[in-house]
Order: sequence, then C-alpha cells, then structure tokens
Amino acid sequence: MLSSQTSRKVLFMGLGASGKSSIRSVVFEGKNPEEVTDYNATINYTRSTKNFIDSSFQIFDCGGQENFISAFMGEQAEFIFSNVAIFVWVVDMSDFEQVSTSKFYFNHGISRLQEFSPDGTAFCLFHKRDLVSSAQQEETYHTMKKYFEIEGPLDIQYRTTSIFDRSVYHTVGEMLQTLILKTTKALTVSEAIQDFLTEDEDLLGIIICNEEGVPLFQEGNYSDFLEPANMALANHEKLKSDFRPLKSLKITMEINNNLVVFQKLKKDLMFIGIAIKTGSAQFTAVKLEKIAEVIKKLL
Ligand SMILES: Nc1nc2c(ncn2[C@@H]2O[C@H](COP(=O)(O)OP(=O)(O)OP(=O)(O)O)[C@@H](O)[C@H]2O)c(=O)[nH]1
Ligand SMILES: [Mg+2]
Repeated sequence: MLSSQTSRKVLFMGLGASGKSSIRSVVFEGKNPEEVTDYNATINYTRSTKNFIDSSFQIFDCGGQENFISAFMGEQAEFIFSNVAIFVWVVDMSDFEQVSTSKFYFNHGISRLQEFSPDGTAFCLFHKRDLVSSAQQEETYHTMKKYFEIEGPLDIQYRTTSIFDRSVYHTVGEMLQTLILKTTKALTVSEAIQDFLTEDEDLLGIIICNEEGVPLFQEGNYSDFLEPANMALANHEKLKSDFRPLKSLKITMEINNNLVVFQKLKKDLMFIGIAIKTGSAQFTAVKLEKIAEVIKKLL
C-alpha cells in the first residue's frame, strides 16, 4: 500500500534555460548529460510520476519563461503550489544578468509555498557549476547564497549542482531521502544498514541507488571512495545496458586496500557496499554480497 504521502509534488521552477528539464531528464529519466544539450523551452509544465521504494511523487517541471512563471505565481498558484513536498528553485549560476530576476520570482515562490504547502521543504540550486571555474565556485556560492537567503521560518537548503558531475544526483538523493524514510519499509532498510555498519568496523559504507543513480539510502564513511565508486556507477552506458535486462549484476572493484561491490537488488535498485579488505578480496566480496542479499529481502 502506498502511504498518504503519495503523489506529493517535487516542483521544479526557475527562469528559462536554467536547467530544470535537463536535471529532470538526467536524474529521473536516466538520460546521459550529453543527450540533453539542446535547449527546448518547456511550454507550461510537464508532469510525471516516479516511485521510490514505497513512496510516489509527481515531478512537476515548470516552464521558466516569464509569462509562465507569472501565471504559476498568480492565477494558477493554488493548483501549482498545493501538495508540494519539495520546492526546487533552479538558478543558472553562470548567468549573472538574470540573477536579480530569478531572486524576484524566488521570493514569490517561497511565499506561495508557505501559503499552499506550509510543510513543504525548499531547495535552491545554483546550477551549471561546471561553467564557473573551480577557483571561483566557493566564492560565487557564498555570494549567491547570501543574495538568495530569505528571512523566515523556512529552512531553505542551498546547493551547487551540475548535470556533468555527481552533484545533481546527490542533491536530488538528499531531497528524496527524508521523504522516503517516512514509510515502514524504508525505515526497516535504513535500520538494517545502520546495524550492519555498527556491527562490522571493516564495513565503511552502504549506498542504495535507483537505476538512474540517485542514492536513496546512504550511510557510513565512504566519501574517500565515492569518486571512484561513482565513476563506475556513472559509466551509464555500460551500467544501463547491463542493468535492466540482467536478473543479477555484480561488479567488484578493488581500490587501494578497499573493496567496492555493486550488486543489483530487486526491481530497479543497486547496492553499493564499501569495506576494508580483510584477508582475501574474495572473503570481503562474499561478505558484502551477503549483506546485499539480506537488504534485498527487506525491499
Ligand atoms: N553547462 C551546463 N549546461 C547545462 C546544465 N544543465 C543544463 N544545461 C543546459 O542548459 C540549457 C537549458 O536547459 P533546460 O533544462 O532545457 O532549461 P529549463 O530550465 O528547463 O528551461 P525552460 O523549460 O525554458 O524553463 C540546455 O542547453 C542544457 O544543456 C549544466 O549543469 N551545465
Ligand atoms: Mg524546461
């Protein structure tokens, strides 16, 4: 049974060409970033339904041209802003000329959210960070964050993202995790993952991603291994073509003295376990595979 949390909205808004539809295509539809380089303005909005474990959401991708945004903030506000779980405002952080217009509508969006979905959460993404030199990213982030901060009760989360690295997957994973963890099944899985990690100190981390690569669970201290592990996972072509048709899929990678095991779980879910290699690599691999089997049964 799907809970009453079902069909709440994840609402993407922001000015035209800020990157909303690209994020949707990459993170929710499994497209490669290279496939979404053409800009086709979204007319009005698109709506799609996505299921994550036992939760279901409607992904609203709103057109960002000003006539659409004005209507969403105005006469269509109640329809658009009702039942929103997550409001996502996307800003092109490389386009300084548009920043003040973006902030203007962001203020309106936050007001509408509080009016029609007072328990909704808000994320503000400074997007296309790949277009800002890495030397300037940190400073630009702080300046933008200061500019987009809004006084009030709502705790808005600010992140920098790009479809060309893992940031957008992690940010969307972060958004979804708190909502997913409201169902009994997801809570059971999360507790099991935490138990495994407390019981075995050689176990560094466990991540469960959906087939698009969004981490729906992530626990442990794995950040040093995330980049290499992500590189393997982000090798979309190979994983995707392997992922769907195969009943089982297992990839084992040795990184320094650690082992990373990717294993397909039920449905569209992928287990990633990271552990310190103790004794033979095979022993550690088998240990991780067994953990994946236990988690698989809970899903
Ligand atoms: N460099 C870079 N370009 C991006 C990124 N994300 C999206 N783009 C590009 O930005 C352009 C606009 O993308 P869309 O996703 O269609 O923009 P949108 O926000 O949906 O625009 P509207 O539908 O008009 O509101 C496309 O050419 C994308 O390839 C990113 O992270 N980095
Ligand atoms: Mg669009």
